[in-house]
Amino acid sequence: MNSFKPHSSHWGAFSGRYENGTLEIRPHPGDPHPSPLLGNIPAIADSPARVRRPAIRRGWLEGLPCHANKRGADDYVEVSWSEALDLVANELQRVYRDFGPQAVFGGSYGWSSAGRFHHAQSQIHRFLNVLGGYVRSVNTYSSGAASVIIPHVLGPYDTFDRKSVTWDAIERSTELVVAFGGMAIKNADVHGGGIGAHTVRPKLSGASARGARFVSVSPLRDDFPAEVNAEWLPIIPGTDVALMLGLSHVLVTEGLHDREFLQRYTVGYEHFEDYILGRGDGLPKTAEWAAEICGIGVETIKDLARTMARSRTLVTVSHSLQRADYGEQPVWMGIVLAAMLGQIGLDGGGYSYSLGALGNIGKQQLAVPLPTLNQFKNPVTDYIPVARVADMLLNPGAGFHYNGHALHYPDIRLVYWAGGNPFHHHQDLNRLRAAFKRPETIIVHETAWTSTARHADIVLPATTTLERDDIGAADRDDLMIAMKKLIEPVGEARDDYEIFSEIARHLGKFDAFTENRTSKEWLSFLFKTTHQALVASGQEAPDFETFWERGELRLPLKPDEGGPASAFRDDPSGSPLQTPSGKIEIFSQTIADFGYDDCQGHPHWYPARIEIEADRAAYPLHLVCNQPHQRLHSQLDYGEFSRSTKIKDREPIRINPTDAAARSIVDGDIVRLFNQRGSCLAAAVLSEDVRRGVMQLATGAWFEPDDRTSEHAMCLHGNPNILTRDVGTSKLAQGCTGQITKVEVERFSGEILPVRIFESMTFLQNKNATRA
Ligand SMILES: Nc1nc2c(c(=O)[nH]1)N[C@H]1C(S)=C(S)[C@@H](COP(=O)(O)OP(=O)(O)OC[C@H]3O[C@@H](n4cnc5c(=O)[nH]c(N)nc54)[C@H](O)[C@@H]3O)O[C@H]1N2
Ligand SMILES: Nc1nc2c(c(=O)[nH]1)N[C@H]1C(S)=C(S)[C@@H](COP(=O)(O)OP(=O)(O)OC[C@H]3O[C@@H](n4cnc5c(=O)[nH]c(N)nc54)[C@H](O)[C@@H]3O)O[C@H]1N2
Ligand SMILES: [Mo]
Repeated sequence: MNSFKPHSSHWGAFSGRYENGTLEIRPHPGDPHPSPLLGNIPAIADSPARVRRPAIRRGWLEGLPCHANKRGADDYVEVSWSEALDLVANELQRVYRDFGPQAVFGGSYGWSSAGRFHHAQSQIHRFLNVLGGYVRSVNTYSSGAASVIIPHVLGPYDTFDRKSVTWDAIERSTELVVAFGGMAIKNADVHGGGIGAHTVRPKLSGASARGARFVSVSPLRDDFPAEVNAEWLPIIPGTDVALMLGLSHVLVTEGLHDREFLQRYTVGYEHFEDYILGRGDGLPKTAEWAAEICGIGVETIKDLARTMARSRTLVTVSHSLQRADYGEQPVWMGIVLAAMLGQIGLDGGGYSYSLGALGNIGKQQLAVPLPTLNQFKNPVTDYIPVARVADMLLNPGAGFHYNGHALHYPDIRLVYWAGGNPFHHHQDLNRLRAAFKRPETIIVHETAWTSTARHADIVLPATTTLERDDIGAADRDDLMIAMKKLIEPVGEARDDYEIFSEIARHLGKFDAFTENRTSKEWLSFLFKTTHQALVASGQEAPDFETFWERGELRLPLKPDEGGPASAFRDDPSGSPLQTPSGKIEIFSQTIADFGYDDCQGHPHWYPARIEIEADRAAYPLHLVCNQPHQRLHSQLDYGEFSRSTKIKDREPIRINPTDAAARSIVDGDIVRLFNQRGSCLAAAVLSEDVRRGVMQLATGAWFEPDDRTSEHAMCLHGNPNILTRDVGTSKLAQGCTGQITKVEVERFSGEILPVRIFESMTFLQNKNATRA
């Protein structure tokens, strides 16, 4: 009998055993709240959705002039590995020779899988750097706006902000948490690289049991776990800045703001106060003004401001708020609001960005470094903000603004993706389909026939973590896991490392890419980083073989010293912030000098662009496109748990009963959502947990067009990105704005075509695998 072997995933450590064709999964015994997402894993072993052999798109093989037009609607031919590797190597050679590395887009955004060595992003970037470099992308879909604004006004994104308030401090000291965007417990199920123990829930309960109050500002009632009895302020999506301004107006006019704090620790408050009081624009940002915009009552706003001023208050702002038009503003305004309360740097008070969005945020930091694969240096200077990918492919040479720079889009000939799913993550998928027709060649490594794989020219079957050994470890997680191979590779799948090694061999770069190490040798080599740090700090330091045999290792954590916020509070000149002024920038001269109209010198209220479009009446409902509770993004949408939540094979959409009644929609109906960009089907779930005028459709249902040749295809499955707008947050950050859009919904009366995207692909037979 096989024994259970340790393994790990972005949603938690577990052990697994494969026997008689079945994969059995057990959560790690040390995890108090294992994630239900573990239920998606067993399907990996035998799903028909897996890519089993290398496959080439017919039109690309035939090499006709307009071959790319059929991308997304073409047939595929399966080929042998040696044929596929030849084709890839020759094509890379051609493009690098004729156009140089600045014609290769290797941004390849995506979460890939847990595992420090086989991490697909690290592998592809290292590989492309060995070949001479590539056009990269900067920032993330997660925090595109926040990661640019925070460094201007508070200090480096990762060093100051997320590390300043811990769950321990909240449990100990916080009296009131005002959470803009809530803290949906489902989100804390995951963390990039893994989670040894899911602790957010007990921490929230602990704080609540001590008497902490939670206010959830969100269009959805369930953006907090029920047990903490959060007070729900059902805000109109996209209007948090107005609410925050209303709160600050109450603070100023009632003298509740902390003048001493503002004086000592911030710059530019006076400009902002002028704006609040309407001295320049004649428009005071009163509670009444705010209430009108955000849909929260005047008295509620006034009471909340007063309670915030007299309590130990923590202001949190979720990622979701900044994944929207002018997404920089709520992040910045949240900081300003917290500064006005004067509690930044106090235990359990102040400001925290994105607390609760990932399982390890708010935990203590590790005291030792983690194994990391060297990606080498990229000599190419061209880059794009990550969510501008369709703009780049559609408009080579066009200019754009980003964070004070005037840049131009490169002319991309070849796109190489491994470990991400742009047909999941990008906005306006019909536009992305058009963009994906532009390059000469698209190469994708995938574990499954996702919609991205179905838009590629060359699809190479990649293993999942289950099919290989790796080291599992993550930021702020004290459990390092010996991730042991649980099953043999499915079909002819190969590890990304092996695929890149073989292509490198064809191109004479094998030694440079592999440094002549096997995968197993890499694991023990990479482990040394952590091992040496353990030795140096006098901790127990098993060698790699001992770690591998034991299956896991507990890593030491740093003590909770209050973080940089409290150091700054204690000594603002000795521990200044890394901003131009060394203080919190309520007014940023740097940003003001950029001269942008959509992100100015201090936080502003700008009505969202989706609201002032001409079609407001035609598309009256807000659609919240948030993270799914039943999977990580699009990963393992074919898994049992994710599929158990579908209704008639469609993604569920939550609709307020009043909005549903007005449209004669009842529970379980298949509905069609539409706007000027596209449409999709979904299954109606009537729920009082969504605010009136708002619907909620999670991301991640694999995009399946009803007509692969149409430019206006409808998604049969329920992918909201067919509806979202592909526009940057502002000239400052150019972040993704996929979280909210405007739509109309109706009962679908047409023929309901089946969802077939998880079924086996069929391939053309007897096609010659040499390129014409
Ligand atoms: N409308 C809207 N859109 C959004 C969001 C939103 O809120 N609203 N959220 C955005 C956010 S925050 C994010 S982070 C993105 C997420 O977008 P992605 O990170 O692109 O989504 P994933 O589904 O995690 O894609 C990972 C892909 O990698 C593949 N993969 C996994 N392991 C391996 C491996 O070892 N090798 C290879 N070659 N492939 C592997 C998986 O099969 C999967 O297809 O989506 C964004 N999109
Ligand atoms: N289970 C699971 N967990 C995940 C992920 C996943 O795919 N699955 N993805 C992970 C990733 S990559 C990231 S970046 C984080 C994302 O973390 P977030 O972006 O914070 O997560 P979301 O679930 O997209 O959004 C949280 C909530 O914000 C609320 N919201 C939306 N718009 C508004 C608004 O305008 N105002 C207010 N006040 N509230 C609004 C919605 O009700 C939504 O449920 O989640 C991570 N956690
Ligand atoms: Mo994300």
